[in-house]
Amino acid sequence: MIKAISVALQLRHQTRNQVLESLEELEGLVEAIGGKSVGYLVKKRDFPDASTLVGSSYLNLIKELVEGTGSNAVVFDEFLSPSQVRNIESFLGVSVLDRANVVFEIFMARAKTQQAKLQIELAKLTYELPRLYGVGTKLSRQSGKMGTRGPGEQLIEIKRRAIQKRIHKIKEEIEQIKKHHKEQRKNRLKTNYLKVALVGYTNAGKSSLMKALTKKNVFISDMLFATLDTKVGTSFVDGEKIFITDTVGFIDRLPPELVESFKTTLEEVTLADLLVFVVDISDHRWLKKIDVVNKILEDIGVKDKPILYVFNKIDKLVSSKEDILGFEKEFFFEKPYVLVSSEKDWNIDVLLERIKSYYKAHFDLGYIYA
Ligand SMILES: Nc1nc2c(ncn2[C@@H]2O[C@H](COP(=O)(O)OP(=O)(O)OP(=O)(O)O)[C@@H](O)[C@H]2O)c(=O)[nH]1
Ligand SMILES: [Mg+2]
Repeated sequence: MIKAISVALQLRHQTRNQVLESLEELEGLVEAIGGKSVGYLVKKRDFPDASTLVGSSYLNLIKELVEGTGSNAVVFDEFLSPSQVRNIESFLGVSVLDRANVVFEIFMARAKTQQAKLQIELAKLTYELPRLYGVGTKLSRQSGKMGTRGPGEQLIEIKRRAIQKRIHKIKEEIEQIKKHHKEQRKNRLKTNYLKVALVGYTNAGKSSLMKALTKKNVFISDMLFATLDTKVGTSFVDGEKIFITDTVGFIDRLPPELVESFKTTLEEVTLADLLVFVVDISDHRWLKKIDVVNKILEDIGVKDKPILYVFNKIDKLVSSKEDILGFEKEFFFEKPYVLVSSEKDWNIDVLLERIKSYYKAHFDLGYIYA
């Protein structure tokens, strides 16, 4: 099991609180891979150190803490370069992970369907490919002679080709699965139902809302990235069927390779008529998290779709359904929204009514087959 010290940098433009919040999230991610963060350190710097991120003298302090706590890993709340990983690892003598490594680990452990497994492997290999050279420098020095390709370098070349070949193969396989899904989707499209996609930050309660809306038994858990595979369920508004899709959650500073490789899964989002944007309103970072999700929606090219915000977990802020009205009087948000509790089933009927109005607007305009 991973027993880790978490380390973050505080750069000039960052407040201590911002850094601590991000660290707290990182600790949640470490827990999601079955590990535990037993302590943290924050190093203030004007800019990151190129070879060790935190500066070599600070590594002494990290080492002390690692030894004092008997930790077997150090997790950095940053994306490290291969040479940084190598330098830090050789100084500390324990495993070094960065934010991307931890996220990849979670995704690999959680992926259930063949498609999700392939997508995560693709993201991981794409992340590793340009980083191979860093790992090799130590090996290639073994050759000794200038101007010759050492055995280390040849090894890297072989590994690089193998990875490229695997990437190619995975892309082909994903393409095959995609074709199959397209067929299934075509049938759904033909049926002329409203398609709603639930999007949002990880742990916001998307799957819980999916369950409240569709009564479908989905996996709900208080862990980050509980859902990795897109699931489609159905609900009814005035007897009319609507399709609802539950999707993978987003997180701040998601490795770009991951967003790229999950685009296929997120295709359901691009095809939706309406995005229901689920927000955990009991989390004091909710506004920031909305920004993070919006940025990713922009990346996958869907920011212009109609969005209905659903502020979930209102039961954590008010004690009864009747109190929601009082809360709303003090609450300001300029876009269309509904306050709900998926767990207590509060205002789910109101949400369905709101979806109904989109439904009407959508179908009054006619329908174009994709
Ligand atoms: N109090 C309260 N807790 C909720 C509510 N909705 C969800 N939760 C809890 O929040 C946690 C996350 O819920 P999920 O539905 O798994 O969240 P998600 O957005 O699907 O998360 P990922 O799939 O990990 O992205 C679980 O522990 C739920 O029980 C709610 O309305 N009220
Ligand atoms: Mg989920």
